[in-house]
Amino acid sequence: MENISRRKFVTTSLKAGALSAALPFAAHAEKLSVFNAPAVQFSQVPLPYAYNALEPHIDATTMEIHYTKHHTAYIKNVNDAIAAEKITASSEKDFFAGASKLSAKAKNNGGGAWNHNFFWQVMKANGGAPSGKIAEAINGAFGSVDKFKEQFAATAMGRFGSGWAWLVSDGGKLKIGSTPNQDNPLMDSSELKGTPILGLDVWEHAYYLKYQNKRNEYVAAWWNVINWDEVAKRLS
Ligand code: MN3
Repeated sequence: MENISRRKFVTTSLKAGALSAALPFAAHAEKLSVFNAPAVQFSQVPLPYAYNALEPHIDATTMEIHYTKHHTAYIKNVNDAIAAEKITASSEKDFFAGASKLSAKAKNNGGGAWNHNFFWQVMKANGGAPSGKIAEAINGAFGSVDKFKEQFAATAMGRFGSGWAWLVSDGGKLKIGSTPNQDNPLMDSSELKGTPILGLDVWEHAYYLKYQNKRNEYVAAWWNVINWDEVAKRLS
């Protein structure tokens, strides 16, 4: 009994000692965490429509595989990389601003995560034609909506292999360009820079089941499913 009490006393004292020794460090760490916000985590936006909503332009099977397999994998892999590599970027913006310093896994999957979240949101069933401020901006920059579409489609066709075609706003000026792989215009490593306004996935996984090698038919059909209201939001 006596022994047990003594052991208990010693243990309690040791714990108290350890705690008080740790306190200055804990207080310090807490202060630091004010400056070191938690690392960014990517999450998958809910698909704003059913898998078959963009038929016949984008088929339901492609949409389901694209969203539940490809995109889900990018999200998981980038978050794994952020944890494993102790990446400290606290926002998606910071993550891409430092893209040139990221591992290939973090950069490629981070791009895939962000680009698809963007892509799903700028599409909808029965997209119609642009109007209002987005139509004015496109007319001002490219002469007409038709000329814009022509130039955008040519850029999408000109991207060799996998990548994306983009409409970006760079210093208030609209530009069309493309990026390879899962790069995007937010990356410091990207040749094309600016705020993405509209983006098109031209990886074969985005169209192969329905269009096979005919990327031109996929691009032409895609104009029918653009959510111009969402695109316009990204202008301001
Ligand atoms: Mn894709």
